[in-house]
Amino acid sequence: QISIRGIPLLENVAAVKKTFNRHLHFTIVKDRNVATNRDYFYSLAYTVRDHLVGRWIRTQQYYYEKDPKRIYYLSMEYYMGRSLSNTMTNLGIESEIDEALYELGLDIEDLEELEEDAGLGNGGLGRLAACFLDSMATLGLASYGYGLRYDYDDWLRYGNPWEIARPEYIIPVNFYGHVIEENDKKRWLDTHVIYAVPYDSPIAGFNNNVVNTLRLWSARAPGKFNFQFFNDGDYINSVAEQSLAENITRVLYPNDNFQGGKELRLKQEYFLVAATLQDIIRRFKHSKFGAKDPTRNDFSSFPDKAAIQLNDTHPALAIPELMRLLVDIEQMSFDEAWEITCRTFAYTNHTLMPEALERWPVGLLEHVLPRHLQIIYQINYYHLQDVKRQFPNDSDKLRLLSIVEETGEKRINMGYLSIVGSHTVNGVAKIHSDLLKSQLFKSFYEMCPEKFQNKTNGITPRRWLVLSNPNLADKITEGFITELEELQGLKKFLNDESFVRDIHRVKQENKMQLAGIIKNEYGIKVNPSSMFDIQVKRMHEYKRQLLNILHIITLYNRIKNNSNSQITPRVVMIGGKAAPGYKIAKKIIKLINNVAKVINNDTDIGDRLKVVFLENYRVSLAEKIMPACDLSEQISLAGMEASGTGNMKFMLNGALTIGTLDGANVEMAEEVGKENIFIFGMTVEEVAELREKGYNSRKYYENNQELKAVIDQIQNGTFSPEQHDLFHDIVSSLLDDDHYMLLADYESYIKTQDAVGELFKYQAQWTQKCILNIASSGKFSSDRTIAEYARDIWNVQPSKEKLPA
Ligand code: DL6
Repeated sequence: QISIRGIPLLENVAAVKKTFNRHLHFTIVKDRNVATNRDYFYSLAYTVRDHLVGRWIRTQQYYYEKDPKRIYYLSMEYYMGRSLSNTMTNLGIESEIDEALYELGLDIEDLEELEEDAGLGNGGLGRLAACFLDSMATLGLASYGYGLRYDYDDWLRYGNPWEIARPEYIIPVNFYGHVIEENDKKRWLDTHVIYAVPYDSPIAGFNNNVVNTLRLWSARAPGKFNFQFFNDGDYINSVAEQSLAENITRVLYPNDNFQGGKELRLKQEYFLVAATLQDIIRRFKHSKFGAKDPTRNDFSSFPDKAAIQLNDTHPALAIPELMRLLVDIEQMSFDEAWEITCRTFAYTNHTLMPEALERWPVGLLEHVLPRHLQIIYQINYYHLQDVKRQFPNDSDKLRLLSIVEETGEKRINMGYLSIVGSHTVNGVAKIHSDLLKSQLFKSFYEMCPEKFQNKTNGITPRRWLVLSNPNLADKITEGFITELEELQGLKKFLNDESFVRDIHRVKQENKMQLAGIIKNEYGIKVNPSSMFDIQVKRMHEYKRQLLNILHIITLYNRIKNNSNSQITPRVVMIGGKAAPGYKIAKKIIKLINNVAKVINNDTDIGDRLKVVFLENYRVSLAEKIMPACDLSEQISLAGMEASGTGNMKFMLNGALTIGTLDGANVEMAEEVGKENIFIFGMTVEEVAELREKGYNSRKYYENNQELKAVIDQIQNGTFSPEQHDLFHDIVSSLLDDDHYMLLADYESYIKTQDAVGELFKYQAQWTQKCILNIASSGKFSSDRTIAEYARDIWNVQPSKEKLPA
């Protein structure tokens, strides 16, 4: 079978070698006697970038000429990972590049490993934004990602070969100050100005020569430094002030599903929004539109030319900011401006977790953004007028629907502001969108049901199959790369023994590769014929990594209690970062490591059970993990995980899933059939019923001997011999305050795990189910998701047209 990469053309190979050597010489300024692998990586990256440049410029010219409706995706996070192999895949040049490097005596995989991940995200929300950029370009949408260029992390240490700084498009952003009224007009005065410098990165579509832009803003202090301080002889202070201003884009807040409420974070959010909207308006005014006037000043067509998607509420200040620009700067009436604003914005909600919902204190907003607070009050005033008209004499409704929360410290509810200022609100999986309507945003749904939609998340098959699992991709026909539903065709081969064997072999090879990484990185030797049972995601109590540990210890005890136990050998891997301030999550990591130490060094256990904590989990590591997994753990308490996207990556790569009826697991079960996925635990309704009844986790502890033994071991220091009380807080979280109901789901989880272990003994049957999962994963392509956003929210048409190369 010919690889989906195709056969390299000799003249192209020669051209690549020439360009590569030219970059080593002229750009890196080295020869092969002194060049390091990192120098080769950069020469290669610049060589690949050369292939992007013409396409990038032509795509932008094309948009300028055609003036299509632009799609703006605003997000505080873009979890991009590496760009080199992704760009080669999407441009279809990997086979030439592979061959050229081979002829130069270099190993492309070694070079790829030198690229730092662009890790400008925490978890699912940021990675979703990255998958969406890929799909928007692949569907030929005139789209732009806007975000912040956080520069604290090491990722920029050796320079970023993909980004282009555009200091000529620098934009001022104002903070603080006060508002005065003059001739009936509001003026925001005496502000602190910080400049936003754009850095552009190319986003290549797959095989269509489209190259879109991700524009990230970096903060620059105005002027070199404060001359007053300088003249006063206080040089240090003048430099310090500059560096403080630039702190705005220093760090990504490391929280997932949690908002800390810090002033710096508020400033970051506004910085993104203010710079982006000025840019969008500049583009709107200057795009070619057939008329003679050099600029377009009539904003009535703005919503037909720009759609702005808010990735959660983090960029929600864009709503009052657009209002400010239209009313204060463009001199429009409030009503006119409001109509344009509501027709422009759409809002995606990504969580129901109360601690993640942004509610900014009014006092803080007044201090940092006084004019915006006024505008928000005004928006709320008109909104509450609508509420009164729709629900006369219902003061409860006024309280429930107010953007301004009056109980306790006065706060602005950013979710409510986003709903009111948008024409569409969507959740990210069916069950989540339903819960938005019945719980979190119930009153808003009753007021304007037509606004609410569902858009089930997806992942890009380019990165998550073609690039990360080339051997599996090679076993499948090519059409799936842009039409993932074509994978359904694999069902025909379910009884084709040689195909089943091939798929099994690919998995085995991928597992061997991961085993090699585990040996190198963690010094743990694992047997690749064991079941690879994997849970990778952010550490969070609701995701229930602790339930996984309870299972691991249960297996351990079973082997210890019966040395002849015919248990299916497993390597259980858990990976994911915890936010630095999230104490209990860090304690859970400690527990995983300690349990691993005990089990991995117990000679009674041998290869029957190994436990590995995967450190520094990130996009580039995920690319190696997904293809090598047998069992994917998606075990959040029902109703807590909005969608999940790791679940989809595992499914596409031929893992079976053990999971609850939560997030997109529900739709995965629908697609593949209940008999081909291991569903366990309570449903959302059962969770609510149990809570209503009064949940007492101790009852489960008392009534289940295996569970009791496990918890007692954690309590008595079996896994912390040097400090017996180390895990008492974890035990207490289970017995005294089991908010995520681990103990209620334990028994069902263990029984289902037993069934998983049993099936794994029959490799052919197991692999058939894997094939059914791959074949049924087509729905979870982000191309499908984006096509739905385009049709139902943005009102634009995807295009299959190929631009000239
Ligand atoms: O929609 C992307 C992703 C979902 O797949 C996860 O289920 C969900 O937890 C995550 N949500 C957040 C919310 N953060 N805030 N705010 O990260 O979104």
